[in-house]
Amino acid sequence: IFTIRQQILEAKKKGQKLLAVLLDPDKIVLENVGQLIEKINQSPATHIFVGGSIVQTNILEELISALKQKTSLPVVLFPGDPSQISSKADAILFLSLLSGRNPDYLIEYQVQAAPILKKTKLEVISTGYILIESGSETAVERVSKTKPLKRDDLNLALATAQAGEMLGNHIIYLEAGSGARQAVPLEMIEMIAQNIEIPVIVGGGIVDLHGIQNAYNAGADLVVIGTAFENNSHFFESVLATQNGLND
Ligand code: 1GP
Repeated sequence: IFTIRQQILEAKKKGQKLLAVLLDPDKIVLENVGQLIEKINQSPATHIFVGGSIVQTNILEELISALKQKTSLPVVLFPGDPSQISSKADAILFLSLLSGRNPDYLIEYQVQAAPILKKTKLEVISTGYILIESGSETAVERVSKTKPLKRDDLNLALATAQAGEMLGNHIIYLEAGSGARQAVPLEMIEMIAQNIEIPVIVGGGIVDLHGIQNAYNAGADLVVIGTAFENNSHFFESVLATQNGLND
């Protein structure tokens, strides 16, 4: 049996591209979750990420229970802080915000989370999280009180990703921020994907099939879609209608 990390590595090896739908518990009405999951089951999504910058509601547990009952897709926590841990999920992106210099998001929250995670069976996926400038201030920037990397500083972005790889990160996540005006620059994805061995996740501001395919072509192994599906539950139908599988 493969772990989620092994499945991602396996897909990368075979050149199969992965797609995660991001559900923010704060933006979800539990009554609609059944319908939402139905849409996700019919979509090309391969993973469900759950999390947000600040999750104030306590619907996290309920949401994950519902997901585990109604879909076979892996449910991966994408937490903004240690309060967003649920043992009901399958795995957690154990994030370190490598682009910033706020020690809380580099190591403090990880120290707080470690004993909690030890008590669960969650698969821990060490993730180097790199925030890239995207045209205006995003929630990640505001909440983490860190500055994103400049869009044109390819060398700094690459050095940051390589440092993450050398520190033992399993995955690098290039983030423009939820609802970003501009997605991560394609040449940045390309430069990083070509110069590290570990898988690359790309998310933030990707709103159509073109954006997804551009990110894949640049070297993203997994693309994250949050806002586009949040705003339009038919989003994946339009993606499917215009192509015959994302891996063509
Ligand atoms: C945010 O990368 C994710 O953390 C998804 O962003 O909401 O812009 O799709 P969007």
